[in-house]
Amino acid sequence: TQTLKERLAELIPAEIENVKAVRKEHGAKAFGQVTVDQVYGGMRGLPALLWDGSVLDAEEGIRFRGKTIPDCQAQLPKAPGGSEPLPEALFWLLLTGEVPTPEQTQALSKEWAARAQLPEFVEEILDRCPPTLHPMTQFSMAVTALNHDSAFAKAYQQGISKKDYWGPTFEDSMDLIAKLPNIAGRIYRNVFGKGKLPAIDPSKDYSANLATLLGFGDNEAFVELLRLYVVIHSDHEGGNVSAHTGKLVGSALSDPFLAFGASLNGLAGPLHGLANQEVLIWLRKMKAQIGDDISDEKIKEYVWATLKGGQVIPGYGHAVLRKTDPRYTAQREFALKHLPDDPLFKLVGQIYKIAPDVLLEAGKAKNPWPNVDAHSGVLLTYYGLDQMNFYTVLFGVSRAFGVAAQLIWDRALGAPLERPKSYSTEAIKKIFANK
Ligand code: NMX
Ligand code: MLT
Repeated sequence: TQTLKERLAELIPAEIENVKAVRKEHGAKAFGQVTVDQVYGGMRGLPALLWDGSVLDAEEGIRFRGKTIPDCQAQLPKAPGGSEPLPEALFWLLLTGEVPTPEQTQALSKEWAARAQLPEFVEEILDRCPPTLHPMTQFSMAVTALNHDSAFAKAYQQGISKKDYWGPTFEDSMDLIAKLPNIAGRIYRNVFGKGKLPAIDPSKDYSANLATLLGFGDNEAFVELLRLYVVIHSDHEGGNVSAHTGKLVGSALSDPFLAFGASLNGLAGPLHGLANQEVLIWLRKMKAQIGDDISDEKIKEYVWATLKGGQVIPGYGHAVLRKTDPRYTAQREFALKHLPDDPLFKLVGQIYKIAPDVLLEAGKAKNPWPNVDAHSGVLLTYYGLDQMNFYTVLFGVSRAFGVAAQLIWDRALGAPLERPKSYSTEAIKKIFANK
């Protein structure tokens, strides 16, 4: 069976030619205007990045190498007896644009299990963190510290040629993804007093091992949830804060551990990945205020009170999407299948009928519909993972797949240092003084 690295080595020369041809034919063409508002407005809609693993459509949502989430659910290899796609297969798809065979998928499970062990000093760093240090901070510290053994950093010091950068970047990326379950599991067990971390089982897939490390390995439905969870959170094109940060930092030839550590610090913000934690806090506050008998009218009042307090409705809105996030829908479908009568799931469904109208009436948010974070915590809570300040760590484990895939391609294609132009307000006034 051909390995992922062997397949990539075959694909890279053709893609280098493909990019050359695109640049030769279209290189001097303009996408359109850049407005001053875009410079002040967080660069919304500014075409600025190359990202091959996925593309986001405002109406339809994400496609991974052209495939929607339902396509991935139908076409990617699954675990024996399982019905959700395996993240191993998704990583192969993100990197190559191809669906791997079940054997190739299984080989990745084995390879990641074989690379999973953490250096002892990283375990010690995590064991010394106070349980009051946010799990995302611990996560980012541990990932950054893996730079100690970076194949890319070492090869660079030894004078590796530019054309070979992708090889050690691939090795580091594989190590990074492989080691994340041990980091996540260790943080979870340390922070929440859940006892000693079990060993990785080389016969199990990535999500089954992750579930075991968290203490939920015996629950097959939870393992299935993790498979779906990692797939849908893996990649969301290149402009989101975590993906863009990873690409930017990687462009300085910082190795994948340094680059992805930076991604995690962005993911830890409440407007990005931390929103999954915020949603649960918001729901719990709602229940504490209203009690168990929650009417539509009471929800409406609570949503309005949040907005009037100058806060955002967590899990709603999006910088690009203008419809319900298909990642929300995929999780809703999972819930309908596995936990249709769960009260918290029903509450999330009830809010879905009320919050968008309130946001529309308030008139500010460009997208009143729910995003991925509105649903994920409710599913984890149902299975007993109710420590919400851990939720963004699972988002981070998943996001490594998309960021790593692009880092490998960036080094294969010789992507340059990112260095856009900035302007001061004074400079902007001068430029447009007479225009
Ligand atoms: N609740 C209240 N106000 C909102 C919301 C919301 N959910 N979404 C947007 N707005 C406001 C926004 O704060 C801005 O207000 P102001 O003019 O006072 O600055 C106005 O509406 C226009 O914002 P948009 O252009 O619609 O949204 P933008 O692209 O700037 O931001 C988010 C996108 C996702 C940051 C924003 O919708 C938000 O804060 N949502 C809640 C947090 C969240 O769920 N984040 C997770 C996103 C997904 N992820 O995992 O990363
Ligand atoms: C993501 O998954 O990164 C979020 O939906 C945020 C985004 O795409 O901007």
